[in-house]
Amino acid sequence: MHIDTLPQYSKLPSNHISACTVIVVDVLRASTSIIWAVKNGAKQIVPTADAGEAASVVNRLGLNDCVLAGERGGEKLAGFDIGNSPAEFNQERVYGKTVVISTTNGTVAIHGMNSAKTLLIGGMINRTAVAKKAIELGNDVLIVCAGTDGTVSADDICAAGAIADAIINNSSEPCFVTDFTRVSISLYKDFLDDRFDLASTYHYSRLLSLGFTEDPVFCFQEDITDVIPVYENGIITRCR
Ligand code: 3SL
Ligand code: MG
Repeated sequence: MHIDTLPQYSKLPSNHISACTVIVVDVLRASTSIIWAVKNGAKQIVPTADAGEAASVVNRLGLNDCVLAGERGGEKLAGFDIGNSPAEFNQERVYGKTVVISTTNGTVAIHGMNSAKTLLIGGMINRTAVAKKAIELGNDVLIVCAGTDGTVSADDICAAGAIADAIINNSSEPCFVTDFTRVSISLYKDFLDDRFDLASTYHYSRLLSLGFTEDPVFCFQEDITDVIPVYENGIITRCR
């Protein structure tokens, strides 16, 4: 099994990913929020690339059955029910509901990878579960870091490294690891050993300055759930 990592989302030719398991990572915060929504019983998640589309999906499906979620620049979008803090995707809010979500980078990356053989959503909070699912599927793996506003984001690279590390540690077969995947694992290990100060990096510190002090801590907990969201035909549900 090959494990490759894309440092930041960019559109890839579909033949590059059509045989792969793609794991999209936007650890701060979209992929973590999506995992948490699925864990808390959301019926389905509809990620949209833009906010207007999210609002029209909700109008079409009916306001009572939906939760409209999303952010720009980290802040809740005007008129939306909730923003993009994982804590907002709690059971009271999302159980049995369709969550329609639009975020700056994460939902765009999910959309852009829709020609993957299998598209999973990963983060720190489900890193071992998503790694084991990728091993079970047996295809080459591409971990896609969403990035922040068109640039690489250390938080995503660290979480990608955590997932790659879990794949290597749980696989009975040898893994062929690309150079950037090695770099991501190295960053993850530095983070674990307190040699890399993630809190000083751009997006992490921006969330802190916006007052979201609990979100990064929540998002960087390891393995608090075994829920794996899967994206198929425009909809995210729980992978069985
Ligand atoms: O970029 C995204 O998709 C968001 O996750 C960014 S934020 O953490 O909500 O600001
Ligand atoms: Mg992010």
